Amino acid sequence: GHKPAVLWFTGLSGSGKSTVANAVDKLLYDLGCKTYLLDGDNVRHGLNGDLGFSDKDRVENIRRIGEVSKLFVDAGLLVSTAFISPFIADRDLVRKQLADKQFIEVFIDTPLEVCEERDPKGLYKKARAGEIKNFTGIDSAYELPKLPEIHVKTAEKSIKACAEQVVNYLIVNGYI
Ligand code: GGZ
Repeated sequence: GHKPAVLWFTGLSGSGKSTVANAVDKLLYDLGCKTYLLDGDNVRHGLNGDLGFSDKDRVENIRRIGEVSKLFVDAGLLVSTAFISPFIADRDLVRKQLADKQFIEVFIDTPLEVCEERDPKGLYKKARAGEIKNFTGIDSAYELPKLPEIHVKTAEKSIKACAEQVVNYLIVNGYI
């Protein structure tokens, strides 16, 4: 068995949140955990299809994802969420809605230069050209986590090593 919790991945676009969260989700599944992964692919098109990227919409995006995460935690799952979640206040609100130790903030700390160099969808290029407004890290803020439970540096190690760092935290802290 395992204890239910949310692994709340936060970081810039292109930082590797989804990639690491997917790798973690797979490792946990292989360990026999009940898991679910929430990311842009299954949330921003459906549940939050009415929301854009203004500050107001991002706040509502995170609020809803927090509520859904809580439902999955109540159902006993190890949930991973992969959203930029740029504002400290919104991340802390989700933390407060969960019981002690049920919110695990995972800071995917990849320098902006590296994210911009990766630019897998060409979005940074468009943001620099002014074709996308309010782009996180360019003309919209990303507030750094102050005391994340897990601090992952994707520019310094492999995806596998990053995922193992997260799973190791869960083992060392008695979640699994
Ligand atoms: C940031 C944007 C924007 C703007 C579209 N700013 O690299 P991606 O493509 O796949 O991840 C980004 C994703 C961010 O959605 P989130 O729900 O994670 O954001 S938040 O938590 O702030 O609500 C990017 C794409 O959507 N995207 N426009 N202006 N990212």
